Amino acid sequence: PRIVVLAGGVGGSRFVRGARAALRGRGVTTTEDALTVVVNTGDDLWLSGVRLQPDVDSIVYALAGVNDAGRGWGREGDSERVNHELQEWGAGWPWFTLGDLDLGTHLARTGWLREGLTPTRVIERMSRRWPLGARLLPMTDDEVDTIVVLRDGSRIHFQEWWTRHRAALDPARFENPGIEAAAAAPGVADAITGADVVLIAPSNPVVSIGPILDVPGVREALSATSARVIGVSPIIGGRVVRGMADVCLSAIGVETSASAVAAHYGARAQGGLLDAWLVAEEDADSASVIEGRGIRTLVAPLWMKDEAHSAALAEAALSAAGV
Ligand code: GDP
Ligand code: FO1
Ligand code: CA
Repeated sequence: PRIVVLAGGVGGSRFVRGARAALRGRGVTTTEDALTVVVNTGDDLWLSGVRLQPDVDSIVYALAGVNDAGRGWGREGDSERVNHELQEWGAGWPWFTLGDLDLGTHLARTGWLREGLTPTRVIERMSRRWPLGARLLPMTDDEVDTIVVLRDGSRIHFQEWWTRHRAALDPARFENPGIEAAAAAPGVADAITGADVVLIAPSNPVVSIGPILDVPGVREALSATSARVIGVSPIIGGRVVRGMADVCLSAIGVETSASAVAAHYGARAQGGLLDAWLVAEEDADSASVIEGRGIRTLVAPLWMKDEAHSAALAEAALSAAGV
């Protein structure tokens, strides 16, 4: 089957590894022909002269098996010599770590961008280093970095709000300046309309999936596709598994629950996103509420503890779509 996954960083990369494993379990060997990942680039930033793409890198590193799984970002076993030197210069952000190996990625990317390659082409080039077993597409080639507008009206970059303040400053809203004039990256709309199934990873609905959906053309492709659109809840038992999705959700007036996130995405039959929604056993009692909103709801193994669990979840999502 041709699978498209919309994904952010941690939840996204765990789920995409599971999707690749599920395909392998079905005997698909060239999974890169079957699995396309549309990655959020709203987390991106310029820092110390280099371009960072945290969600892209989380997925690349996880698929390559070189990610720091405990931390959820960066390279396993990375060192911080250059970072220390940057701090001594007073360059960059004192609260933000650029690992040595990770910096190699940022330097390579920035060099290629400077040579005129689009982010799509840069990611294509980066994908040649390791057999990722998936085709990675940025949601857009345009820069639409997420800005957090605080209740007092001040504006800070999402990365500062999260890594420096740990989401403790009250957000009024999240913006991606310029996104209304951005274009979906080449191949994104075609992948969605040509898919057999579209999976919404259990990623942050506001700052990971939200920006992808806001790129002009993406919602249109999702409503036009004949593929079923299956979402996986990032919320289990009224809690985020990790990260700050709860703070993001309350900023946009959505409760931190599997059913509220489903309602936020909406039923496809009513102009929304979802044909079906996967929830954890813990949230089985909310299934009828979600079904009442026109979204078929299934209980699935939502804890992606390891690749086998992620694969079982991806398999459940595929069978929910009948593929
Ligand atoms: P980020 O870009 O690194 O913030 O990662 P994502 O946006 O892709 O995913 C963040 C979301 O993943 C959080 O809201 C978590 O609740 C969710 N998440 C992390 N691990 C799991 C898991 O094992 N199961 C499920 N269902 N959600 C998870
Ligand atoms: N998260 C942190 O909490 N502290 C850091 O110093 C940090 C550095 C960092 C460097 C590169 C990168 O790709 C990601 C990094 N992250 C760091 C993670 C990142 O801020 C966020 O968790 C994601 O953008 C949220 O999706
Ligand atoms: Ca992210």
